[in-house]
This record gives sequence, structure tokens and C-alpha cells, in this order.
Amino acid sequence: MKLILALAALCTLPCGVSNAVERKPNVLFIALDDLNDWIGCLGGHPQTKTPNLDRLAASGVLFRNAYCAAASCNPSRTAVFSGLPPHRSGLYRNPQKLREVLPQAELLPRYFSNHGYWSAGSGKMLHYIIDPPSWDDYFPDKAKDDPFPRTFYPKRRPVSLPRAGTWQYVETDWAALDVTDEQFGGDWSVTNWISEQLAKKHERPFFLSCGIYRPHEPWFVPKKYFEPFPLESIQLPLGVKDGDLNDVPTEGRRIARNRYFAHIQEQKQWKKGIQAYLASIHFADAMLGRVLDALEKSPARDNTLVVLWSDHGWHLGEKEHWQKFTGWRVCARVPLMIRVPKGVPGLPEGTAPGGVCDRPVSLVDLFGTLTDLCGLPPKAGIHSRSLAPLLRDTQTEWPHAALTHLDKPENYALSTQRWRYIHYVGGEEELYDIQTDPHEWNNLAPRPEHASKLAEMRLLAPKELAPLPAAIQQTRSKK
Ligand SMILES: [Ca+2]
Ligand SMILES: [Ca+2]
Repeated sequence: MKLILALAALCTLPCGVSNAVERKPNVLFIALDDLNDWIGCLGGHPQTKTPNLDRLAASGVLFRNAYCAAASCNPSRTAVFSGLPPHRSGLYRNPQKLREVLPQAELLPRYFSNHGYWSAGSGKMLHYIIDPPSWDDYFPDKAKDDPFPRTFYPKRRPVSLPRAGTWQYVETDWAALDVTDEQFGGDWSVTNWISEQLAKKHERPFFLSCGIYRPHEPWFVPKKYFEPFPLESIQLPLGVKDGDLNDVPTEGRRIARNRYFAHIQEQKQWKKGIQAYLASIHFADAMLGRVLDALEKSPARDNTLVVLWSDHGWHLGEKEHWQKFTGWRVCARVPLMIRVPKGVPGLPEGTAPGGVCDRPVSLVDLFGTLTDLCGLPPKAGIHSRSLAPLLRDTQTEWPHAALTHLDKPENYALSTQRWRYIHYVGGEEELYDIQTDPHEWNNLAPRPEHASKLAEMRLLAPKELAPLPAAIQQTRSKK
């Protein structure tokens, strides 16, 4: 009788759920570098070609108001991997060393490893380091602590953009290379290794991280990725407007006018730069496609969560700026998409295909989201909330704002679904209504009719800001 009851209980479970619940789901964690909203499903540039990003987005939930915790690589990635935003960790800038600022932090892959997972990665996940103790396996060899496989570089540099001075980052350059994907190496090798891991059967559930480096500079990719973007066809970014900096406070103008855009215009290479960024995105998208195809064929196909994010956006002339490091939406907003299969502990029903969420979310929430979805205990002492309620119902109430830090504790941006607020050292401010002004052309902060909205946004700011170490205050990031 007992046996019959037990069998009856089993039969009431939805088809396909019972096995998945017994085993933790796998995680495929994919980062792209310096990718802004120039992907088809976010509509950032009319010419962009990203069929693979678009198919991944369509298969899960696309967050259209996702923001990075910081507008540059190191602090953004450190926030993702530690669950601590810059104002908690004190890591605000690229030159700061993760292990000097957070010597004891148990980073995301190590946390998964310590809870029964096999954690492995390839390519750039952290800022030019691997941090070997955080991973069970890595490609290239983690002992070298260099996340980049061999990559083809032209012998004579620069190829296209002359250097204007020592202030200029050596990698700000672009070219179509006469090589195959395999000869190029780099992201091809990274996605090759990731695909090999996906083809294997694993004893333990995996936490597999794929760091695609393009469209980070230099914008050198095989020439076939340039072909869909003939130079004479290139359109300027949608957010470019003459005189846009006129209503921006002093500190915002200082950050915007970093010399790159003036130099690129002087060299008459604005459209060449746009073309090369589009080509680099197209290449990165093709590399992503290899991984998605490998997952389709993988024994882990039906039990793997997929999370894809970029560490921050990128300007190509909007607000006279070229690069990252700003609080405007073009830089603070990032692609984020999450696909959850059925049967995971934190969301047994999985995500519905074609989900779109406009609630403001932060990449710092990925740590808490993944532990929640995979049924791991929430990590103590971090500052990362689960996005599972939004994956369940993209319209659910969400009273939170997303915070994006710039290079100083007092320089930050806050994003709600409709409003964006930027605060600079000394108290200068900007306020934008992105419902009516998506490119943030009209700074409403000085207008008396918006005083109450401004006051409301100020209240969302963090009450305490970890200081920036004195030794790092004199350094400036070029990259
Ligand atoms: Ca980056
Ligand atoms: Ca303006």
C-alpha cells in the first residue's frame, strides 16, 4: 500500500520536473565586454547585426533597464563576482587590485564550488586576471593568471587611428583582419573551450563562465564581420545631438571631454570607428552563437540556466564622448538576459520565452539571483537581491533603483524605470525623464517644476560611501 501511495505521489509531479529537482541546475554565465545597447532586441543602432543575442533574449527574459554597478570594467566585474557594489567594497577604479581591496572575498564561482559545483571559466571574467583560487578549472591555464588565449594582432600598430599622445589608450584602434576566426584565436579559442566543456558529461553540476572579449578594443576582427557594414552606409548614433553638453554641470563635462572624440573627429574616423564597433559586435555575436549551438547539443541542454551580461555600455560620440566611465544611460545601461529551464529550485516553472522586463535592475544582483535560483543558501554579507520575482512575473512591483558608480565615491547615477539622476562631487546634479527623453538631452535638474522629483531621487542615494583609498586617487584610467 505504501509503495502504491509513493508511486501515486511521484506521478502527480509535472512531467520532466522530478529528475531536475534532484540535481542542481547548471549555470552558463556569459559576459561580453564593453557592449552597449547596440543589439537588435534593444534597438540601440539600426544597423547592428546580432542574431544570436536576439535568439537568446527571445528564449528567456530580456531586461531593458539593466544597469552596471560601475561604468568601467574592474569595479563592474568585481561587483558582479563579489556581490558588493563599489560603495560597499571601496573598489571604484580599474587600477585598484581586487585582492588588495577584498583579500578574503569568496567570489561567485568559488561559492558555487563550495556548494557542490564544478566551476570553470575561460576568457575575461575578472579584470585582466583569473584569480586562480576562485575556479576549479580555467582556459588558458589558471596558474598563469592571464585570461587571454593567443590572439592575432597586426604587427604594425596603430593600424588606423594615429596616436595623439601618451594619454591615448594603445588599443584604441580598428582594422579588418585578413584571417579566419580560428587564425584570429582569442574569443574563438575561448568559445571553443567552453563548447568542449558543454559537450562533456559532468559528475557535478557546473558553473561555467564564458568571457567574450569583443567588442572591447582594439576593434580588430576578421574582415568578414566588416562586410555587412560598408563605410558609406554607416549611420551616426541615435543619441548624438549638437550642444548636448550645454546643460551638463562642470564635472559631467570634464568626464565627457576626454580628448578621444575630438581626436577621432580630427582624423575623420568617426564613421570608421562606428563601423569597427558594429563589426566587433557582429563577431562577438557569432562567437556567442557557437556557445549557444554547443548548449543545444549538450547533455546539459535542458538543465542549464543561461545568464548573459555586458560589464557596461559605450559612447561613440554621444555627449562628445568616446569610451565608458560616464553616468549617462548610453554607458550605465547594459544588455542582460536570463533564461531559466523548468525544474530549478528557485523557479520551478522556468522563464517563459519572449519575456521583457522594464524594471530597473543592477548587475550586482546576479550573485543573489543565481544562488536563489539554484537553491544555494544566500551568501551572508553581500549586497545582492534576487531577481527571481521578476523572472517569475516581469511586471511585478519593484520599488528598487539601480545604482551605477563612477570614478569617485560622490560621482554616481541612479536609475528608476522612468527617471535617471546623476550626482557629482560637490553636489552638481542631472535629472532626466527617459520616457520622453531616452537619450538624456534635457537636464531637468535646474527646473523648479521638477524639484520634488529631484528630492525623491536624492533619497534613493546610498547613505554611506566607502572611501577611495588615498593612494589610488592620483591615478587615472586610460582603459
Ligand atoms: Ca569593459
Ligand atoms: Ca543636454
